[in-house]
Amino acid sequence: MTNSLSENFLWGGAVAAHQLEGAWQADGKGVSVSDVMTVGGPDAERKITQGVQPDEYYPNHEGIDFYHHYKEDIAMFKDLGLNSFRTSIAWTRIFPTGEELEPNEAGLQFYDDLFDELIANGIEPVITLSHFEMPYHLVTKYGGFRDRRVIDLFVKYAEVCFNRYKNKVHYWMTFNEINNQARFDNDFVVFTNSGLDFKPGENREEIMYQASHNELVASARATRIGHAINPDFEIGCMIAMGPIYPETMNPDDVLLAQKAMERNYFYADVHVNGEYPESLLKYWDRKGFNIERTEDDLRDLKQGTVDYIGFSYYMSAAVHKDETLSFDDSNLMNSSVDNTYVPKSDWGWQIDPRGLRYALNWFTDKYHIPLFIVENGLGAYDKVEADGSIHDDYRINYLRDHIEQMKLAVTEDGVDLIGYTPWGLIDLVSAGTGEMDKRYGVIYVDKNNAGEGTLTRSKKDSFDWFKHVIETNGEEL
Ligand code: BGP
Repeated sequence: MTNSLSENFLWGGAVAAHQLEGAWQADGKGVSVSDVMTVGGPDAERKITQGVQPDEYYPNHEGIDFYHHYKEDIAMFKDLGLNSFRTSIAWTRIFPTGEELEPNEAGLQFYDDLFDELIANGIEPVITLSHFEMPYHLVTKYGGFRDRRVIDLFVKYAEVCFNRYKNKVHYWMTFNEINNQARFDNDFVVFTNSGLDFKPGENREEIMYQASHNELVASARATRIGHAINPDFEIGCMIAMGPIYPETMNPDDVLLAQKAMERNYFYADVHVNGEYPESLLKYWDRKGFNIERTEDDLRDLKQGTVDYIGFSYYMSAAVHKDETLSFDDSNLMNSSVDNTYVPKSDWGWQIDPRGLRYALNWFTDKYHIPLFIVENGLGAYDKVEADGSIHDDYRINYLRDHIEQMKLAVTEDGVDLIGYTPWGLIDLVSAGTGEMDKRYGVIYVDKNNAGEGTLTRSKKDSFDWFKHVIETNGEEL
């Protein structure tokens, strides 16, 4: 057992194409689902519009214009000392509608240039193929992943990327937070995850499971093909992890928490073991769900298992069993109660660093494969002082407390951890709200919720702090 992180530990930052690139129509890019989402606000969720409406504000259209600023940004990442950087490829830059016969060369070239710039600066790209987006055309024509024809369209897109970047990218992930859609009551998460736009009266839960299955098959086929293209590729899944605790020691609470974990994390079982857990199949039977699974699908799931689990960790949750909530309740995923032992962020996200150690141990005990923390961070309001400085000690505290727990999981518990890429290291558009003011960055970007600002980048206090953490490979926090 080592007493410190490995020498080649990946210290990075994580972002997603649609939240920072902007340039939504540049060089042949098509409209993606993220391009039709308006800004929300503290009291309102983001709205999904039917196509792009001239009088609406779509924050993703400009993002922080990373498309045109990436060289300057990568220079700051180098100064910070990053040796890795997680971003995604926008599917719509490569296949604008998702159905073209040939990929869009200008889109492919953009990522060639971006990856070259990262590599030239000693930064390894870590790439997600679909981070909360797909061509909007696939939503209007097929209803997103509810239609299995979308499987082949994704696999073709993945294959093009694997071939093109096979000598530049080593770490891949297929779908970002694929399990988020388990909360199918939330229009926004199912739309961003799998392009689902429900019609009144539909059985949302059953459709969500079908879309999830189709996406899992798409992921497995892509993974199998990726390994054939370059056997050195390490291809992972990406799971949104928030451990679900029982509110009390009442066995009913304990069992409810276990059931909620099962229903939220079966996606990892399929990715890692190549098959559905028995408990989920039995749940589908009890509910009378008929989820189409062909022989080929089941074979592909078996053959396309992942090399590591990438996951995001922001918070934990807790559940409480009462007479209104059965173990089979469709709404289990939305039944979280307050955990009074931990504080909350301004957006109500429970801040629980020890939950990260718990999550690392839970994944390790269950799956025994390497892990990669590909998102973690605190969304907060920042105040720019008269001299331009930003004193974000709350962010430093959050990151320090989580890194401490991460280190304990590695050094004391023996977790095999590839790296740590905190979310939104440079401020970007919030996925959940569409706002700029929910900031995660150690790099500040001058832009507000209404889209005003110079887009100038500057360092927050957390920049120098994180730089020192990386320099000492996490020894000095
Ligand atoms: C994860 C997503 C990211 C991201 C982050 C923070 O769920 O993978 O895309 O944005 O959460 O969420 P938010 O932006 O809503 O604060």
